[in-house]
Amino acid sequence: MNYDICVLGLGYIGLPTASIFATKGKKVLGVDVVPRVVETINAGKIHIEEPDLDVLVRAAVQSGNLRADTKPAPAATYIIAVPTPFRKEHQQHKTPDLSFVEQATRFIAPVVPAGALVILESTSPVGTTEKVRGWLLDELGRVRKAEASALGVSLRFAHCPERILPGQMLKELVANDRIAGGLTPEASLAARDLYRVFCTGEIFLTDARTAEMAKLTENSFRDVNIAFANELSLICEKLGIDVWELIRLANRHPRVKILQPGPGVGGHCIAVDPWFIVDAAPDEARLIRTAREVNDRKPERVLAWVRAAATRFPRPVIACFGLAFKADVDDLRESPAVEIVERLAHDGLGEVLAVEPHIRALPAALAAGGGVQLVDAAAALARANVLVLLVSHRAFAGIDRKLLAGKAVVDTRGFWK
Ligand code: SAJ
Repeated sequence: MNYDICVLGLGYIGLPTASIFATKGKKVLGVDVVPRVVETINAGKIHIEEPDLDVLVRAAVQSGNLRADTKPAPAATYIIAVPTPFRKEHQQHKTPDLSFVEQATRFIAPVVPAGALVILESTSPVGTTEKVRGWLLDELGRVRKAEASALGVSLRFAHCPERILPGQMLKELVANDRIAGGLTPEASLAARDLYRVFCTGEIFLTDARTAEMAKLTENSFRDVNIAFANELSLICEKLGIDVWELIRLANRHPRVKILQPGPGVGGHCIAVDPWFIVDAAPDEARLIRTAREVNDRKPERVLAWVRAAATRFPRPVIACFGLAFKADVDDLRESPAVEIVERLAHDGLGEVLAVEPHIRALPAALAAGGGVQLVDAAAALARANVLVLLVSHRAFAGIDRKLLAGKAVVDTRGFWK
């Protein structure tokens, strides 16, 4: 069977996108290199947590329009939604790792039909869509020599970055405005027509490089603004001012909207994407780099607060509330909370407990490696003398403040105030 759409990468972006197209009547093949992910989806189930995603995926699979596989097949459109992290071996320079995009692109060469539209959704450095075309033409030249040049000319390429907020993905997937940035105007139009199928927001046409930069700009804007809040929290600590009260008051100005300080910035987007701009324009991107550094250093400050609190007790038992990178999600990727708990365990100051209602087991680095115990909130409150609020999960809002009495509380989000 020929598909309307083949989505490469069935993670936080690929899976909801594939599913929503399928529920709108498109024949969709979802491709993931992990067989367990493919089996789970074909059984109508999900391997990630996101409100209502299970219902959407089940509906998509039951309709017969969504099927998952480990290999791509011929399709009118390919959507690449694979991770674009920075290179682990170059943590100092934070250079982007496009190997997953390259693999996914080369993967479709044996099956891509003439005239196909290839859309890059993964957040990518400026110039990546041009690279996608280069990789695909190169691979066609190797695996389909005779037809490669005619086929290559017929293909269309566009960058259409995702903008959905974890925790509100399904709502934002449909309602957010989008950008369709083609390598040619015709590719932009084709991409716009495709997303029209489910997107009720406006879809703006531009070129691929502007679309790539727009996505990086959006996340850098947020990173810089969070860094401002985090920097204020350090200044206020020094000056003996309650930063939460300060921000609440400053935000009553009609043109001031300061974000909230926290234990640092996590997730696979905001802590990563600004580096793609810094890497591309290191001399110019000074504010963007500094914001990254301010946010990356915040966990160090939180650790200092917890260490100071622990010295109040001869046998400290430290309970950390939340491991996820932000409230009400199960995603631990690039989470400052995980970093803080790991380093506390490594300190050996005392027993370390973690409360994370969104996961069933701790990551190995914390459990086996660090001796951290995953407990529920009641057990943590009963056993610990130092409480560290790292994530403002709704589940922690109702905790009876009387149970905090007599304990040292490090509230990194101003959540228990
Ligand atoms: N954070 C704070 N203080 C705040 C707001 C956030 O410390 O006032 C922290 C969070 O706790 C978290 C991090 O920042 O650790 C990022 O959280 P977030 O909710 O700001 O953003 P993400 O990473 O979940 O999603 C972002 C969104 N981008 C923007 O809002 C510009 C989303 O729209 C993008 O689609 C997503 O990145 C992405 O995939 O790029």
